[in-house]
This record gives sequence, structure tokens and C-alpha cells, in this order.
Amino acid sequence: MRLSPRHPRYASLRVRARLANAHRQGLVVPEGLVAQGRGEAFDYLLGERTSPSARRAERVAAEWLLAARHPVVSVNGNVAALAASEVAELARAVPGLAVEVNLFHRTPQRAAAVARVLRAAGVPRVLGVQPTATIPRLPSDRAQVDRRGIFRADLCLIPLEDGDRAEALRALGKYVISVDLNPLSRTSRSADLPIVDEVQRALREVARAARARRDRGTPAKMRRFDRRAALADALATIARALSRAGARRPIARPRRRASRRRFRGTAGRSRRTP
Ligand code: PTJ
Repeated sequence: MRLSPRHPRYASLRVRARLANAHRQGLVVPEGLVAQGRGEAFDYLLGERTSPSARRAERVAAEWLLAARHPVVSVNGNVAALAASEVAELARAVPGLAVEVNLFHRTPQRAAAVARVLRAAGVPRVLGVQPTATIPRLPSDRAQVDRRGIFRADLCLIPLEDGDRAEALRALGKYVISVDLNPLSRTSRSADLPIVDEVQRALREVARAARARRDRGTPAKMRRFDRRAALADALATIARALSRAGARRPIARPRRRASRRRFRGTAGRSRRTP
């Protein structure tokens, strides 16, 4: 399908086309398309841009990643399809960052496909293709992890994650940074540092902030982060967008000249076309 750059929703249509394509190639599961739809709805309400509050969270996330001993970013099918080059950029900006494939709908083929996409984007070492450890008390395939990655990590960055694993990782004493456009999701609510932003924008900003932080040369610290305030800010942004939309007048119906053509209705009476 050809998309016109003049279409008002061109950027969003391109992302959809990219995901649909990744689905046809077996990288993204059908459930991933549904997840994207949910994310898009929240992004729409958030103004489709990084809020000042999300930007603050992204800067603190950069600092935490640099301060951690074993930071890991977890990559699923959607993240690989949408943001493989942003993951590679982040891995360059945070030298100790491990990159691990972790799938909810795991098959060996999908795990290999995600790793291929990451390598092609410039990630030299991808963990998690063949899991070597299990996260306890987690019933899904997300429990299958790499001993050198998520299993030993002290900090996990988990974009587009499910709430069960976010909670299981925290229960193991790991710091959790989530990226999720839904501030009401269990993942956002259980993360130590919830980033309520679109995954590409979020990872780019975290990488930019990490580079800037390293250029300053002082050691990074696990700065305090007020996660409740971050979630409240996101909800307030949505509430403002909704009340602005409620106050706006509906889009006017374009004026059409009444057609003079007449046609015969089923009842046999002649009517004007609508
Ligand atoms: O590749 P797999 O097998 O690991 O499966 C991946 C999906 C995404 C299908 C799986 O993790 C899943 O079902 O996720 P959920 O539970 O639907 O949660 C995804 C969350 O990500 C939702 O809260 C969405 O609002 C959010 N989300 C979706 N797209 C984006 C997003 N957040 C940021 N950026 C997006 N582009």
C-alpha cells in the first residue's frame, strides 16, 4: 500500500505498516498489533510527544543505567520491529548495557528473528536466544532468561512489558524501568521508574541523556525518583487533553450544495439525494 506523506496521520500509518510487515515476517505476533493499538490510543491522548515529565524520567533513567552494575534492556517482538536501531544507540551510549531477547509468545524461530534484527541494527552481542535460567513464580515464557543477562541484572529496562514480569523482577530485588504509554497499566504502576512515552522517542531520549551524562565526566548516581508523581503527571496530561477536546466545537460539516438530481426511492416517491 502506498502512503501519502500529505496524509494527516502519515507518521502513525507508517508505524502501523512497519508493524504489519514485521507481523507478516513472523517477528511480531498478532497480539503485538493489538498492543500497538492500545499504545497509540494513549499516545493520542498524551499529544503524541514527550511530555516534560516523561523527559525528566528519561534523564533519570539514563543516570540509573549508567550507575547500575549489570543493566539489561529486554527486547520483545514489538520493540525489535519498532526500535531496533534505538536499542543499538542506547547500547552504545551505556557501555555496560546487556541486550536480551525476552518473549511472551516464545518460539525458537521468533527469538532468533528478534536477535537477527538487533544484530542488523548494530547490537554486537544479543543474549536470551537460548535461555539458561528461569525467573521463579512466573507462569509465562517470559520467565525464560539468560543467566548472564536478566537473571543476574541489578536493573532491567523493560519496554512494552506485562505486569506479571515487572512485579516478578521487582520481587527479585531488581530495579525496574518501564516504557509504557499506559500510565494505568500494572507495569507502569509497579516499576521503580515508569517512563510514560512512546518507545522510540523514549529510548532515543534516554540514549541522548546518557551520552550527555558521560560527557560531563562525573560518576552517575541512583538519584531518587518520584514514580507516583510521574504517573500523576501523565494522567493530568491526559485529563487536560480530554477537557480541551470537550470544550472544542465539533468539526463543522462541509457545506454541500443540494443536488438537483432526483431518483426514484423504493416507495416510488421521488426524493432529493442526501
Ligand atoms: O513479542 P512478544 O511475544 O513478547 O509479545 C509482545 C507483546 C507487546 C504482545 C506483549 O508484551 C503484550 O501482550 O504486551 P501488553 O500486555 O499488551 O502490554 C503492552 C503495553 O505496551 C501496553 O500497556 C501498551 O499501552 C504499551 N505500548 C504499546 N505500544 C507502545 C506501548 N508503549 C510505548 N510505545 C509503544 N509503541
